[in-house]
Amino acid sequence: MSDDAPEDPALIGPTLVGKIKDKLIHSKEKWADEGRLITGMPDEAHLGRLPPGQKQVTNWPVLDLGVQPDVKKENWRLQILGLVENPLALKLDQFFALPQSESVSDIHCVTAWSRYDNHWQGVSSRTLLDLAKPKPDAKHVIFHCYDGYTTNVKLEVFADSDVLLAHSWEGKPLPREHGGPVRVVIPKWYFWKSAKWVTRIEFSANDKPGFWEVRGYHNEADPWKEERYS
Ligand SMILES: Nc1nc2c(c(=O)[nH]1)N[C@H]1C(S)=C(S)[C@@H](COP(=O)(O)O)O[C@H]1N2
Ligand SMILES: [Mo]
Repeated sequence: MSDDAPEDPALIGPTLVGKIKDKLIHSKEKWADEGRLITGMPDEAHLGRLPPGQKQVTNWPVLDLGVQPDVKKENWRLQILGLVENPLALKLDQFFALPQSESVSDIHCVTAWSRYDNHWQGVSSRTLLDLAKPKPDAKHVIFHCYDGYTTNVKLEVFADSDVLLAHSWEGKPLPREHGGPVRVVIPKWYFWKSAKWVTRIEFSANDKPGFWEVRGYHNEADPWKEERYS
């Protein structure tokens, strides 16, 4: 017995029932919010992190068109052209002399693998935008790569704070098979928008759907909306 004032037993029952119900509803809401009953993933830290239809991997698959350009360091160029005030043609040492940025992000490939916690180092898109200064009518960005691959994003997607032109992954130079010496990383989009072996960044008033975009892939690529196919 507690020291509290005695309660009317007629009121205790309904109050208790009400409390139990609230707790259950709250727990179930929390599980739904975390996606616990859907994903069934054991590690609580990963709840709500895997976009629909994706499977987590710990390796890093290589996807390309079948050719992996071997760009000699002295021959590498990054051109920024099209609708910009200051077109640029950077050599590799000039690129490395730019302010450096880091980011950590998850990769989501449209072929349904996701790889968590990738540590990238490189030059942020914002640094390049500050240098090149897109003109007001520039609305689209098209990446051109040494293997002939192209892909396109809207200017505001390229200008997001987590977008990098990466030269390093996990503290080491980006290997050739993953797009070294320099690739684009657009973490919020499916990975086909992250152009490997990038050599030209074109600013355009018109959209120019890229290699996969003209082959049935979505023009945007938001993994949370499953924007896989057009
Ligand atoms: N230049 C170039 N960039 C590319 C590709 C490509 O074939 N060529 N493939 C795209 C696709 S479909 C994916 S999933 C990722 C794969 O990058 P990874 O091989 O480093 O995993 O690169 C993207 N960028
Ligand atoms: Mo892909």
